[in-house]
Amino acid sequence: MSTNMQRDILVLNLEEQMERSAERQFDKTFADCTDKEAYYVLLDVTNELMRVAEPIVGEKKIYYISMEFLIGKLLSNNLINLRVYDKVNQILRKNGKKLADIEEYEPEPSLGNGGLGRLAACFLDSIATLKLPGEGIGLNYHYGLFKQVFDKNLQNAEKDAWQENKSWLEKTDTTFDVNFGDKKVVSRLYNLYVTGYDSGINKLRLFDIETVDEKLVKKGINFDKTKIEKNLTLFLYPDDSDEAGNLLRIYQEYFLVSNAAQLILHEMKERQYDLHKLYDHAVIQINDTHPTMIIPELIRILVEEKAFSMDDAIDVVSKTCAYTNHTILAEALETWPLSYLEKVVPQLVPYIKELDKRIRAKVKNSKVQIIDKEKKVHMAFIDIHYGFSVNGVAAIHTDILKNTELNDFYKLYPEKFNNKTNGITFRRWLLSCNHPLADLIADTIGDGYKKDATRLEELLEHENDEGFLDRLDSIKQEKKKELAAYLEKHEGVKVDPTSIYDIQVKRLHEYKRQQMNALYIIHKYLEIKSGKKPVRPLTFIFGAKAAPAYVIAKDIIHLLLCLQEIVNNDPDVSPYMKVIFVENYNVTYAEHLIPAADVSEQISLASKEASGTSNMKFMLNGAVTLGTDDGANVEIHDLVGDDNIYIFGIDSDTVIGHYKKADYVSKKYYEKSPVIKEAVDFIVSKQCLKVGKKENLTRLYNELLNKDWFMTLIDLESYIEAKDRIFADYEDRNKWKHMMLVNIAKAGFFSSDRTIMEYNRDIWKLQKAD
Ligand code: 26Y
Repeated sequence: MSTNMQRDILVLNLEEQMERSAERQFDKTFADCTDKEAYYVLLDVTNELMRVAEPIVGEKKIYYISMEFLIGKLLSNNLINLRVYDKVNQILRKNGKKLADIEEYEPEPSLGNGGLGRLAACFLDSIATLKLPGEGIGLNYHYGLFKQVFDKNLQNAEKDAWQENKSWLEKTDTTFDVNFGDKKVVSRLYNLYVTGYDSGINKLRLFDIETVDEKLVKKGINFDKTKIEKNLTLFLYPDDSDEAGNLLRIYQEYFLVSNAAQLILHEMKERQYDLHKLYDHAVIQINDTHPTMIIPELIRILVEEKAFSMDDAIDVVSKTCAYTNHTILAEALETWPLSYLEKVVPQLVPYIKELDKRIRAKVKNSKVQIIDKEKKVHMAFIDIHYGFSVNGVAAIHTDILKNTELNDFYKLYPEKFNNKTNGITFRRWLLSCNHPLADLIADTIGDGYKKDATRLEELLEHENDEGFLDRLDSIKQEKKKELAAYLEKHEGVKVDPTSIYDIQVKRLHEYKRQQMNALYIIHKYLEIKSGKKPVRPLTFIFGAKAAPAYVIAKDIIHLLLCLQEIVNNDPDVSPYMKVIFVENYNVTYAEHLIPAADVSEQISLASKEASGTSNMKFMLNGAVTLGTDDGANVEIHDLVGDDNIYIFGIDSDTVIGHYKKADYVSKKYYEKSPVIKEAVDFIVSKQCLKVGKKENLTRLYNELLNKDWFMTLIDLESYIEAKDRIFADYEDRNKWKHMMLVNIAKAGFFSSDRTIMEYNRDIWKLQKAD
């Protein structure tokens, strides 16, 4: 029987399948199942549906290798993509159940950290939707990124035990030997099925080892970092502030690429492809520098096991590998001491030296050498010299790479550089998280936009349609009420759904400038205290995790939690303003927050945010951006025009100029402006110290005054001005509704389907499966 027929039969008999599964698993009828049991029933039948779906196959495949895949919960997403969402909801209703309640029992996979990981997840969705043969290759972390818990206004890190016996993961029989310098481990492959929208199935390949010892984790997220065979896949980005942490990171990275190389070569053998033509059958996208060792590893295998000459091996691998850069921050561009690589992966060192030697023979410029004077290996440089494509993730980012950061390389290989502005999957970030909006759009312009997002522009024909604009506005209102209920349940805080929801959610980093938002909140608090009340209440919402070893980032969280306590408990102020820092921000939380946002905070220091992707999700859900001309904000700005976005602050050229001349002095701005001074001083005021810790608050205060590497103070006044203006404009309800409409209508460009089509057109060159 064809897989399509099998699928149709399963769908036809879905209700029976669910009954059978309930009986088999719990010896109950489906109606008698608890919501948790109902989750396992749905998991079971959905897994079944995916197993019979058509795998996407073709002559050439994309392997997207990444340390992170921030995939989020999968149930709703899979039901939507498999086109059984409505049917399942119907059955649930009949049995007195709601999907939203059931989903609460699905654990969110902890396999990612931030934008780069979420991008990888959106890409897998679009690759499958576009029927391109492809898979993700990553690691199956037991505790993933840490779980964030607040105590005494401080962030604590705990293990995130997300894995369960029954899950989306399929254990396979595939195992590989992975050799390190001093030991060998055996890996096992797990598959996670990736559904495309109304299309076939691809796979995310996750590798693990069976000797992991979860008991190694003692308190919080501390564990013995030296016992590789026991700890290798415990955590994503374990603390790397000491040597053992650095070595562990290299062990993890090599484990990832060794498995990837073996898997790819195994598939080539199975299909009897000529390895000299590897690039005709495989393209490897290296997601940031973390999987860079795939290049020397493949070269090593071809030379040592497949009888390739060094020249041929380098040539073939260079034509197979492409690199994506996600950052210009120096500390995120990995450089490993050669001595560490000698310890962990001695077998790669001769190859890395050979790659370095060849560049030295060709180019005299010391700034492009792979191994520098201090014997450090620049991983990104391996990618650029020995890959065929280098891409940035937004237009301004790629320009900065070409003209500044990687200019020496651009001059060497102009043809390799290209831009691929990031995107998001509309299945998750609209169809799944905002049904009423998706339905309103479908009612207004038809279903076509679900497959061709640019058709959202047709909404512009309704810009004078009051009825439509009111419906848009009432959906936002409904989403704000839902979020208020969710926040009350999960954070124990009451918010006023008629207030303006101003939201900043992203990893905590100084360049993203959550501290600038905190200074605005202090400013507003003091204004209200002095009698100047806002026209409408304001709700400031944050979600962010700080890397456990990133001290100042944790201090910023501390300040915001202190402000939350001060503001929300002050009877003079709390009726007019609230601060909420949600605990353990993750994809699930984002799906509740983003549809309810009025104002999207995208306030990074110009030039520093490679792209940002939450900016796109907010826009798609009708929020208006308050931001700097940075990353993809620049493209949002171009698309919606000056009237539908609030841009403030110095531009990227000015920022780069300041860094070049090293002439930024934050104290100058503090001394010049009473408003800035008052806000900054509040951090170490008696009032703040009463709820916070002196050490943390003083450190942050000093950092802002004496360093402020990401130039918070230079932009603070223009930020306050723009933010006051956006809040005032909210009162012009017609103008605001119109801005919502334009933002939604222009969001089509940011569909990850568009991004993937561009990757495929310019880099991967795969054939779409029929
Ligand atoms: C140093 C190492 C441990 C490391 C770990 C994680 C370095 C970088 C990262 C993560 C980077 C990341 O998430 N970058 C973000 O990628 C998004 C997708 O391209 C961009 O939208 C966003 O601007 C960028 O910060």
